[in-house]
Amino acid sequence: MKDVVLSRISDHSAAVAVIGMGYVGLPLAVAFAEHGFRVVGVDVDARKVALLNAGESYVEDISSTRLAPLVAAGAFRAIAGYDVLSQCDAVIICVPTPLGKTHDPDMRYVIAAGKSVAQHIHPGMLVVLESTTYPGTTDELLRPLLERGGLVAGKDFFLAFSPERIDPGRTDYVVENTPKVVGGLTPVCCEVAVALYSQAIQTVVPVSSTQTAEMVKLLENTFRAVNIALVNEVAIMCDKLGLDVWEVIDAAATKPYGFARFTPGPGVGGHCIPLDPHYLSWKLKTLNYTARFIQLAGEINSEMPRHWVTKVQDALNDAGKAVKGSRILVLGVAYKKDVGDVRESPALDIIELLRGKGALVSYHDPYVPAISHNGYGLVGEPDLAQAIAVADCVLVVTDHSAYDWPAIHRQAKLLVDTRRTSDGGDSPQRTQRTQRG
Ligand code: SAJ
Repeated sequence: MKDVVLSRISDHSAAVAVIGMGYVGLPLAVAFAEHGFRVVGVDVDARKVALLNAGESYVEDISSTRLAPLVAAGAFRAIAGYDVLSQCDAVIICVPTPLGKTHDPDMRYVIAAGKSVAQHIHPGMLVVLESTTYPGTTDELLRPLLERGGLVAGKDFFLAFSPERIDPGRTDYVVENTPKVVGGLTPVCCEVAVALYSQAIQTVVPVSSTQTAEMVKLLENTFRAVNIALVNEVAIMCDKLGLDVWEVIDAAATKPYGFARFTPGPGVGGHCIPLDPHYLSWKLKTLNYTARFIQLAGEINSEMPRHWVTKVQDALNDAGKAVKGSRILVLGVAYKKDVGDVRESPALDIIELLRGKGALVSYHDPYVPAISHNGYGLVGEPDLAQAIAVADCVLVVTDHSAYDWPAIHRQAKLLVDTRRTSDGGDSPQRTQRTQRG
């Protein structure tokens, strides 16, 4: 059975299905299609399926000009049902794994996908889970779903986990040139999964188990969350010490080894960093262990919006104004620069806190036309200069490259900067600091 599937992989006759046509699944599907495989993209959203089959991409990393030829050539097609899986040799699951309100993993999409695959699983099929999740998911949750029909994982079909490392908008590292970690339920499962990914991805890194592969991803993003929290706390300490945290970081970053540069900010947004570490702490809680770094990082990072609202309050106070009734312009609401994603963005918390204090809050963000959060909605200011002119205080939250920062600093009556835009924006390689104005 293994030799059959390996030969179908090596001669590209294997049919590959990717479940979940999002920012992870579509680039992966396109990569396999561009490397000679017939790929079917499965998604429950019929609108997405129709767009994809019309050669139209809604995922920023995949242009329609790149997708359309693959559709025309029959190398890629999308479908809203699961029946097609019966003819597939490999099925890769890329569905969301959100967190519930109490930071518990919400596995409904993985469970639904697992049940659907189970209805069409056949001997020799390779099933891979890519969704970020707690260690043990593939073996403890997905495997029993797939074995319901009587086939045995590792014996009748192959099962593996491989974490996604897609960073939307990044162009230097894409699917093909980002090393891919793969962990199999058994060594043979790993061998088959490595063989498949090696067809489309330059470097494939086998590890000893699915749990190891699941843990690798969580370490990667917990590493970021904890280091961002550290540098946020250093920013608070420097503030109390009357030091310029940016100068401290720039100088520390001249150390050519043993230091990783992170920058302070308004808090941590996005759908990875604020959430992924809680998958790990949730799992460890079931084992009666408290992941203290993750807990502390979450506390510090989620405290940053309140820290910055206090800075605005102090700045207005020094100008003899109360927050209540003051017009505050938030510059940038996306969770990080040069993207339009507002998921978990600290800007939303900051706006809510300021509104709670009676401020008249508006925002401008070239990537985000409108926002709605916890029952309020705001439309972005159309005219930046006009918005700055009428603002009692400008609060920089997202340091989009598109902004003319020196002009903004000149024009604002009062400006509070959660990033570093005073000298044209944060450029990590800068070591010589222009004297702050
Ligand atoms: N942030 C800081 N200071 C930093 C870095 C980030 O405040 O030094 C903030 C950002 O403003 C943002 C949040 O943290 O609000 C997350 O930023 P991020 O740079 O980690 O970006 P993400 O959320 O897009 O993370 C993704 C992740 N990719 C995957 O999970 C596959 C992460 O693993 C990548 O390392 C990261 O992109 C990246 O390096 O861009």
